[in-house]
Amino acid sequence: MSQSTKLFDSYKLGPITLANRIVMAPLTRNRAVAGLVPNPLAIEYYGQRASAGLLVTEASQVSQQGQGYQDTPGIYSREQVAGWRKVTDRVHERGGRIFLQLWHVGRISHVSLQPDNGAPVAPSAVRANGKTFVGGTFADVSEPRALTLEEIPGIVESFRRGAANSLEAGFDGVEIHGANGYLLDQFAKDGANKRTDAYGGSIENRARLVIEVAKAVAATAGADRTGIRLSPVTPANDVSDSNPQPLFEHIVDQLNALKLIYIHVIEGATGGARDNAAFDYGSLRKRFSGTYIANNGYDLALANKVLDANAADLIAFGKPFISNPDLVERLKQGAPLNEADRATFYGGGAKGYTDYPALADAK
Ligand code: 8OZ
Repeated sequence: MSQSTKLFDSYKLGPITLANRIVMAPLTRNRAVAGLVPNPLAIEYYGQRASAGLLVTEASQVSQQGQGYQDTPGIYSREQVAGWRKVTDRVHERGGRIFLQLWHVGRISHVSLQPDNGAPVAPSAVRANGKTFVGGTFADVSEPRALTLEEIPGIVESFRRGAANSLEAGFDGVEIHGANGYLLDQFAKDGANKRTDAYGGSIENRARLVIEVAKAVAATAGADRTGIRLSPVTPANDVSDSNPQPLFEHIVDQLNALKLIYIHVIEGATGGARDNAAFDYGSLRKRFSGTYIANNGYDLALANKVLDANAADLIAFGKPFISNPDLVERLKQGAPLNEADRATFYGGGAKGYTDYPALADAK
């Protein structure tokens, strides 16, 4: 039998049609310009990658408080919306589809980035053992303060506003960043959440914030244009949970009831081992009627295997998209991939951003 071609088949994602089942995962690149507006080079960067079935932007903070690293773009000001509009226009001109990833870092931040140089916010005043990148260097994250109960509606509202701004900027939809040890994941997991109010303790309570955010975003963008990224067992950013299986089954049941369009699941340790902890991802897939996007360490062979087994609908590739603007064509042809240059992942200009060659350039 010939090779599977499912990866290159089109796919209906709610109201939009994707040209193939390949998703460009969100990738932090730290190149925003003044006002934390996307770099003008981002127009070309995302445009070059528009052959992916779906692009998900780099994580973009929903407020100044939600920022944790230098030069990450926002989605809370008029100028940011105008900057993103140029990106979505270019991607659409090239026949692509693009969602914006809505981000609040919570405790993974530094006082130098926060309003009035205040403490970053978190479910509890528990500092993460981790670093962030600020002022051109790596620094320990700052000691956070616990959000008060009265502040929580404001967090939900910042995500809702981010969703409204994303639609105004021309995005096809939004992805809620519920993964990688940032604010929503901090609330969900008991390693970071020590609260004793309605947002702490039981699984239902710890899941409350992510579900409230999902509800508000879906009410604004439409559930059929709202996805979410989850990472049940990642150790990224010092987050952990004592019993992730029932926690994420509960979260996914709730997201399913809200009719979100997709769950985008980082299987294993973000950017690392796929088998760092036991977890039954099939159980999440079974519970969720929408689309399952699988991520983490996929190559063509594993993507084909998982699609053929119907264990996922779409496959997200991260690092390969940094260095291969035409990743879809390369996978289709079985062509070699460009190596990615780590030194230019975070910050800088065109080098390592818009200058990776496509196959056609090499001929
Ligand atoms: C790499 C560097 C900084 C942030 C994530 C948004 O892990 C990120 C991120 C990745 O989700």
